[in-house]
Amino acid sequence: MADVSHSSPSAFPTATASAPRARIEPLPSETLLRLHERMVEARCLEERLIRMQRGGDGYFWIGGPGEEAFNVSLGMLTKRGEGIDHDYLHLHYRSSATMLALGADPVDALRQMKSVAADPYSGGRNFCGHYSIRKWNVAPITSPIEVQYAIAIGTATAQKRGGGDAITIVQGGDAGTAEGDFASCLVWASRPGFELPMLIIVTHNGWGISTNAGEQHGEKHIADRGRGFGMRAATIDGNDVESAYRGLEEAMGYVRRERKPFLLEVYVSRLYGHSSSSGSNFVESETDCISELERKLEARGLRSAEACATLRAGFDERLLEAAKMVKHEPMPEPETAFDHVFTERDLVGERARRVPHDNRVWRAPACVHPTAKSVKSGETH
Ligand SMILES: Cc1ncc(C[n+]2csc(CCOP(=O)(O)OP(=O)(O)O)c2C)c(N)n1
Repeated sequence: MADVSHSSPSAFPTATASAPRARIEPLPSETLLRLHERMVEARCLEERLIRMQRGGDGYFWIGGPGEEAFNVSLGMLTKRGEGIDHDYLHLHYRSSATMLALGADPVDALRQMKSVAADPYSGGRNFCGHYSIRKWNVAPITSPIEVQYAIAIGTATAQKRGGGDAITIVQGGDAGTAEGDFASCLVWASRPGFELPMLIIVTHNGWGISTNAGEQHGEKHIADRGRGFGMRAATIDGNDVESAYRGLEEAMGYVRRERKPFLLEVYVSRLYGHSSSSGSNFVESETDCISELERKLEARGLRSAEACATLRAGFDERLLEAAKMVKHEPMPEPETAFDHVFTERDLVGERARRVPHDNRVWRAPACVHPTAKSVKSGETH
């Protein structure tokens, strides 16, 4: 993968340039088959969620059909766990495939859609696709777009200070890169001498709801913005699972080793439109990463079309049964409505009470500007 390689899928209408695809090292058969299984499971999950929403078992659907090749690769390559010695994930609302690849139970996604009390991500309070798992460093996914890019600076700073090889991964869409949070992320990730171990991912589907990226971006590729910050960057084809996996391997390896940021722009499809608000119907004109992979598996003699259909039918059946079960699970009790809204302990007050009276007012340390002629010792600014 070149520093900025431009490989855009032909079905992508707004990509402005496409250089020849770099030669990709094929993946071992076993890895391809594992990727395929999780990709199919993730697609079946999203399709079940769409049906639930349409059938009145949920209020809203948003998700990631079309991002599976990249998102499953991301989950498989993540160093999963809790605390700064493991990777932090600041994801977006199209990340269900990453969650499944990490080991999440798809039934829990159905629970969040149905808003039942057993939803482990939000106790039946948040939209579907808004995951949050403390024990795997999955920061709560937000509905306000792009704020994750500013929040991720915090975990990356802790990891820079802590050493080791764990990294912070942050992911969002192309339209959101117009927000100031994205610019803040580029600035903070690339401060000379304090570069952050951050993989900054932009999944570029060419749309911001109904706004076409081609009418919004003067730059050729979002990854080109990395250059201005002296940051390594690349643009890869997220519809081809081998390009996605290999591109991620290289970018993640660089961030782990060098403790510096990498901006990775990934072309993906948006196969069911923006969300249930735009109808959630299949978009025939976009490339389907699963069909692409299934053609490859068949050509390499790894999995027949018949075996692929059987695999899909198995996931479909299990998810249908799970949806029927979740339908009868209890909703949160009304008296719990305000749980988790306010902290149950007054952490600020408790801390203030512990601090001896004289020290309660925090004083800024003496700060001397290099050009200041004379500053009395202890004087604060
Ligand atoms: C701060 C903020 N502004 C606007 C919105 C409304 N909104 C929701 S999704 C979206 C489009 C985001 O497009 P992009 O960043 O490309 O991600 P995609 O949904 O295409 O994956 C917008 C504008 C929002 N949720 N938050």
